[in-house]
Amino acid sequence: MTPLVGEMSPAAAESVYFNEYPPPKALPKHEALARAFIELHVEANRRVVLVTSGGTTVPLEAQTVRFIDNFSAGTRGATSAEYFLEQGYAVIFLHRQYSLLPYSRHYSHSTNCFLDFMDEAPPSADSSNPGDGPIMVRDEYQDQMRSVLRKYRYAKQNNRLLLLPFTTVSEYMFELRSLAKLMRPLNENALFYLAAAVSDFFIPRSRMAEHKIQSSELPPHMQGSAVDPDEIYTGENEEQPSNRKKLVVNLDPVPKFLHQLVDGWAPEGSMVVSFKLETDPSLLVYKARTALQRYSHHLVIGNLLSTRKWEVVFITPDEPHERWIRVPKSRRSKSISGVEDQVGLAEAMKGKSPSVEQLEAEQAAEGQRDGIEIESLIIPELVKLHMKMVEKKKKKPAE
Ligand code: 9Z3
Repeated sequence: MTPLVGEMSPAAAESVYFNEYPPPKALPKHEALARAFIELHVEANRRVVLVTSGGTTVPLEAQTVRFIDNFSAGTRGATSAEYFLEQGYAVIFLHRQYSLLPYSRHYSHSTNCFLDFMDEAPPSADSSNPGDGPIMVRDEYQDQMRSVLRKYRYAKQNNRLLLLPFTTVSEYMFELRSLAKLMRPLNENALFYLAAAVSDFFIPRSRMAEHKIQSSELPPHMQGSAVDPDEIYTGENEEQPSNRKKLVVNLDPVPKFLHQLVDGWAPEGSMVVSFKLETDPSLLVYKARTALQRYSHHLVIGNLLSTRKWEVVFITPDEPHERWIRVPKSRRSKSISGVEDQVGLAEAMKGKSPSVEQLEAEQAAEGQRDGIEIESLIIPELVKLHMKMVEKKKKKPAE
């Protein structure tokens, strides 16, 4: 019997997975762009971070009409990319197509629609169109927009930001593998920041329907390899069998490629940071620690769905092993989906109270009311850890 992908060695699982799917059509173009981008920054001895961002889709049909998706809008990735750029990194931004992008995120989507920032100025007498004035940014947004625009233009003009889109989980995997290998000449100057919400499950190409899955019976002469509905086990108690068709989706686990990334694809000496997302506060630290032990990389950033905008935990192999980073209370911006009462819960469940560092940060923030983004705290801390690794490597180049 052929072993399941989950039971194979990482290398075997890799070849089975990548042989199932054709590479994304855009891959050769993305590789060419990435190669040139990386070369440029290798020459400048600049640190380069690969930020992954947004959710992945899991198609149910090869000619895809329906797919499974997840909640991620790419806020973490897009925001983090801006702070990495501010810290002097060049950024490869591997993102879910149409998710939030660095800089434009301030003016996209329905909450921050760019049209709300604009106005028509009164027509001037010497205009070529006497009835129409120019379009302007409203007075109250001038400063903020100027600052975003300057940073955006700086990144663009200096070739600091490369945007590469993906949609499905398999496209994401192909892109990640190629980019990691292309980044090899960067050695310890390479950083991986895996913030994308990657599906844990998928339908292998061999079991995937080619055409749109039908919701009603086709006449017999039009049926392909239709399955007898009596043979479908739904796992539910059906006291009153209904005649309505159910769709039962059978998903396989996506192989855990973090192992391959750390041990094979990524450059020697590079730093790999993964995220762990949970909803149950009692599981977060345990699961993040287990991931770090399993893949032997450098940092797992744990976050809860309900508090992810205000707190994260850094789980590291070295002291202090577990470190919470929180936006001080007075500086938390509101979030529709967030639950502020749950901030601190995951840490308290382990019998811990907030650290001295945290209490000091709360005190320092007292009286300040402007909201801050947690990524403005995460990235500088992470950069310190990366710098330490880079310095260590420079002292012991042979290792
Ligand atoms: C994260 O945990 C990210 O922080 C979020 C960001 C997806 C929560 P938003 O896009 O959300 O700002 O709305 N990303 C990683 C999630 C993930 O799939 N991790 C895997 C896991 O938890 C490990 S690679 O098993």
